[in-house]
This record gives sequence, structure tokens and C-alpha cells, in this order.
Amino acid sequence: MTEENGDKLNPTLSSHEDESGPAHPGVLLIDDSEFIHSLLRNKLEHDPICLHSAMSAEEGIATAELIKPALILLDLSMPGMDGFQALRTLMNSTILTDTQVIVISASDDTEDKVAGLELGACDYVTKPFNLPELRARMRCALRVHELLSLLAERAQVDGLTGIGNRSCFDARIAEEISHRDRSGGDLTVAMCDIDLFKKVNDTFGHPAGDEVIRGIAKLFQQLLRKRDIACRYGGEEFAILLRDTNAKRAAPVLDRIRKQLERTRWPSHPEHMVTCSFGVCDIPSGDVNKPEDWVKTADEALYAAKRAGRNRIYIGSDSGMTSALKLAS
Ligand code: GH3
Ligand code: MG
Ligand code: MG
Repeated sequence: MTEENGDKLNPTLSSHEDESGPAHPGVLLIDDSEFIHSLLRNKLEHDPICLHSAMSAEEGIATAELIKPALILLDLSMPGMDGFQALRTLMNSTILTDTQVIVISASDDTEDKVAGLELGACDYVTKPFNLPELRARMRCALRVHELLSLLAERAQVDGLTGIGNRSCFDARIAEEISHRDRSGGDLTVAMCDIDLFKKVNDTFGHPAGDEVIRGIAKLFQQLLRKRDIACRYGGEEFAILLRDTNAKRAAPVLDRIRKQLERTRWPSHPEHMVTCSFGVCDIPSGDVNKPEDWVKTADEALYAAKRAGRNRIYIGSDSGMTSALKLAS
């Protein structure tokens, strides 16, 4: 194990985010009135929230996309873009899917209330505020946000192993490629498939097979660096993103896992060794190919490794053919 190993991989948290996370949920107040800002700053000072301010709809949208608040308190009547237009933009944003919006407006007009709620606000509060009521409604919206975030997180986790699932991997590879293209450095993708796994199921039963899948996921968690990302790609296949390393340097890391797997004794079948084959490839910087093209290249290398006899690692190249490399017997 390297010093960077350790804690269970968090499949959904982006490694580019602050892993300690914010202490309190972010609440963004978008209102053109300085009075409302100072009123709420004072009154909500001791509430367990992190209050941010924007004085216009335009500034509010930009801030929201930057800080992804749990809740937005949105004024309707503002010079320039009004609250309804802002609400439309916020609701269409692909990065603010869990953010809740409470409209705060001086208008008690039923039409405005209906329009705000129809556009996607979760609540509508009239000015002047009744503070305990606003607070209670904010708590309610924050609870909804928390549940939605939890659901989104769970949807990315594989039920059998607890590591990221296919949907998590698809999101992370796109994110890692664009982060790397901005910041530079190397990035490698690897595909891993358990060898002759059907035999494990057929001979020792499905629960024994499940135990192997769980055990291999655990090996990835223990032997990869914390910043690497291992996901269950499908039945008995795993996909791994190795950050800040190229395929040549990643291959020996994966080979350590391959060897450790050879040494593993399984409680349900101690005499039966389980092995894996790997296909690895670089994801070159600034490349025009799509993430799935690199998965395909790694997959082709994996199947070349299978054809060559399994339990080995092959490095694929973007030129199509696999530069076969078996690191150890
Ligand atoms: P190869 O070395 O060519 O990959 O052979 P293989 O036997 O591993 O490949 P094959 O595709 O024939 O079989 C894969 C098996 O994986 C069949 C399927 O039942 C099993 N499998 C897929 N998902 C699970 C799972 O969640 N649990 C268990 N126990 N088995 C699974
Ligand atoms: Mg297999
Ligand atoms: Mg397979």
C-alpha cells in the first residue's frame, strides 16, 4: 500500500472538490435591495447555513453556477433580468439539478405565486417576512435538497461492491478528461475482466461469485491511490481511471493487483485461484476522441490479453492495434 491509499474510495465525490465539504449548506440570496440583504444577514446570522449574496439576477446565476448552493432565495422584481427569467435559467441549468429555489416577493398576487411554482420554485414567501415562517420553509427546502443529493449519490454506487457503478464511471471519465485538458498531466484508463468467471459461479455457486466480485473491488480500494477511480463497469468487469500517470507507469500498479489476486485465498473455494485480465491505454491530452473511444481501445487491449491466455496486462494504443505487453507470468 502506498501512503496515498487508505480510506474507502468515495465514488461520487469529485477529487477536484474540497473533500472536507462545506460545513453548512450554501444559501444564495438574489435580491437588488441592500436592505433585504442586511436584514437576512443579521437575522440568519446564527443559523446553520452559509449565506451568499448577489445583487442582480445576472450576478446570482453566475454565483449559483460557481458555488452550487443548496437553496436560492430569489426576488422577483429586479432591474435588468427579473426573477421569473432568472428562475427559468436556473431551472434549465444542468449543474443546479438539486438546488431548491424559494421565491421571495412583495407581490401577494396569486398569478405570480402560481407562475413561480410552475416554473420550478419549491416555495413562495411574501415580503415583509415572518422570520420564523421563512426559517421553517428554508429548513423544509434544505431537507428536500439533502434527500435529492443523497438519491443522486446512491444512484452512482454499485449495490454489490459499494464502489462507483457504470453511470459514475461515465461521469467521472468525462470530468477527468476535461480537468486534465485544463490542467495538463497524464491520464490512463484500464479495463479489467475476471477470467473464466462463469466457472466460479457454475462450480461454487452465485454467492461465491459475488464474494469474488466484492473481493476484487476491495483490492482496488486497497491497492490503488486514493485519487484513482475504480468502478464496476458491468457484471464481472471493472473500469479504472489512473490520474497523473501514463499507461506504461500504470501497468506495474495494476500488475501488483493482478499478483495480489493470484495470492488471494477465497473462503468458498480456497483451492481455486481467481485471475483477471487487463487492458490499459493512455488518454492523450487535447485529443478529439470521445471518452468511449478510449474505453474501446482499453477494451480491445483487454480482449487481446484474453486471447493471449488471460491473467495478463496489455497496453493498447490509439493507432488501433494493441502493443502487447505482458508484465509478469
Ligand atoms: P472470460 O475469461 O472470457 O471473461 O470468461 P468468463 O467466464 O469470465 O466470461 P463470461 O462472459 O462467459 O461469463 C461472465 C459471467 O459473469 C457470467 C455471469 O453470470 C457472471 N456474472 C455477471 N454478473 C455477476 C454478478 O453480479 N454476480 C455473479 N456471481 N456473477 C455474475
Ligand atoms: Mg470474464
Ligand atoms: Mg466479461
